[in-house]
Amino acid sequence: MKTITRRRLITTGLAATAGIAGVTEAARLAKRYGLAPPDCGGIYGPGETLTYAASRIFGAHAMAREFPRSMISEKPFANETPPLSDDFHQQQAVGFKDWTLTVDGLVSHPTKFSIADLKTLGRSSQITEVSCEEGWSYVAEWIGTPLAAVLREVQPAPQARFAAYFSVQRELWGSIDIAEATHPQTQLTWAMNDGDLPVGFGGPLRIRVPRQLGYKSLKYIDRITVTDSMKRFGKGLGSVDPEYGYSWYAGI
Ligand SMILES: Nc1nc2c(c(=O)[nH]1)N[C@H]1C(S)=C(S)[C@@H](COP(=O)(O)O)O[C@H]1N2
Ligand SMILES: [Mo]
Repeated sequence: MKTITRRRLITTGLAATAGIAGVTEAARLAKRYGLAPPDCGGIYGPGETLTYAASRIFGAHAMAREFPRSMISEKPFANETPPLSDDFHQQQAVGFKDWTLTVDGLVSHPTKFSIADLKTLGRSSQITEVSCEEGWSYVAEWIGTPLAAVLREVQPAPQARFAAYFSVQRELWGSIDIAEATHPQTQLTWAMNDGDLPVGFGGPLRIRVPRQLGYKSLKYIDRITVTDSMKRFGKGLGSVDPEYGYSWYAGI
């Protein structure tokens, strides 16, 4: 009952304030309820805050669209990625058997997982679409371990708000809030369609965040850090994307 009351208070408050005093005041109210995205300080800040706050209030449990097997794209398009390092290619040569995912930060049990470890924690599969902000998209079956299952292992602290994730392409990193991180469709993906995840599509390990645009689905993941604030990461905007004019929250 309590949450319904609070939710009603926030939503009616947001709607009323947006009408009367404009988006800025509504964004201020959203912030007070802890519903401000990390990039809320920029020029699009108030708009970003409202979009994100509304998604969290109305759509926290919404599911990304899943497709029938017949809709899997015959020629999925792998985005061009910056070149991978010699170290990466050495790991590739031995079938990525030494690849590790470190999960640390505000957790009771920081852990380094091999891909074999992840496979023992759980398996989910989804036929969902990757939608690039540039306008192309494709549908594939993604198979992996739900991020929620990994978080259950490491036990985030109660004050955890974000899961930050890092690619071996060090200039690329991002984050999602804990609601997204524990959403059943958010996945650490190690297989695609009929086989292992190809390197072009992020193998050996990528994150799939199917409720958001493709740029949130980072490839070549080797670290996840649970945190209460994104201020200490990079320029403090939650990911690299806002530095290039793309919003941190990229809900579809
Ligand atoms: N490490 C890494 N991850 C990345 C990218 C990248 O260049 N490097 N591109 C992103 C973008 S913009 C999109 S649209 C998707 C595309 O996924 P795909 O290459 O599997 O089609 O990956 C995202 N993840
Ligand atoms: Mo993209």
